[in-house]
Amino acid sequence: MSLTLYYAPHSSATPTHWIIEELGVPYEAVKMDFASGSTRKPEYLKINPNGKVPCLVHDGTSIFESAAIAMYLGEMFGVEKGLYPKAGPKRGDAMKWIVWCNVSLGEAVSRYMHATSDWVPKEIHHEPSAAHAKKSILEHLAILDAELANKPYLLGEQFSIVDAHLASWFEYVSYTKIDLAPFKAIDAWAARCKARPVYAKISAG
Ligand SMILES: N[C@@H](CCC(=O)N[C@@H](CS)C(=O)NCC(=O)O)C(=O)O
Repeated sequence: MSLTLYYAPHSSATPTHWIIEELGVPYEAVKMDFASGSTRKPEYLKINPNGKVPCLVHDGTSIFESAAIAMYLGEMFGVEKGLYPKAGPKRGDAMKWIVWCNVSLGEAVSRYMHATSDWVPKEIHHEPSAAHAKKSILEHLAILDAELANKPYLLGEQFSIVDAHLASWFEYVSYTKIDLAPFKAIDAWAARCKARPVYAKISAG
């Protein structure tokens, strides 16, 4: 079997990096460097035409989008390790949170960052859009906080790769500098997830 992960530290590839390390499957890690344009080189665009990370290549098939990769890795390797539910309703529960994270919470965070961040040219910044996005972020965080209020992990008593995916994304939410103090259940859950040895390993890059 050949499994290759194209990643960059502290990027959208971090959830994937966290998940693949939790799974403990042998893989090759290829570190990409945005500054040198390595994601835009023709040889990489053949693997991922989006020119972004993460990208996973499994036995010659390339898979992009972190949510798709999380579900794929879970299905392929996570069930036997007790880190992803087998096919059935609990699997649906897992998929719902992974997709929600990217397309609902993540969409609001991206909108907010585009309207405010130093990474984005100032002429694109837009205060009303930022306020609108912030409201949406807070609404989504309230949903996640309520979900985590009475259980240690998203799927129940056990840590799963769903937690790795969302806890990693939650770091991105913290870049907004929005006050996250009201979300006590999220805070306690994120601390539990980040106490895992894999988190320290991937944070080192
Ligand atoms: N929706 C994609 C987002 C991927 C993405 O935007 N990756 C960024 C890093 S956070 C990237 O590779 N940027 C490099 C570039 O645009 O050159 C996912 O979740 O995988």
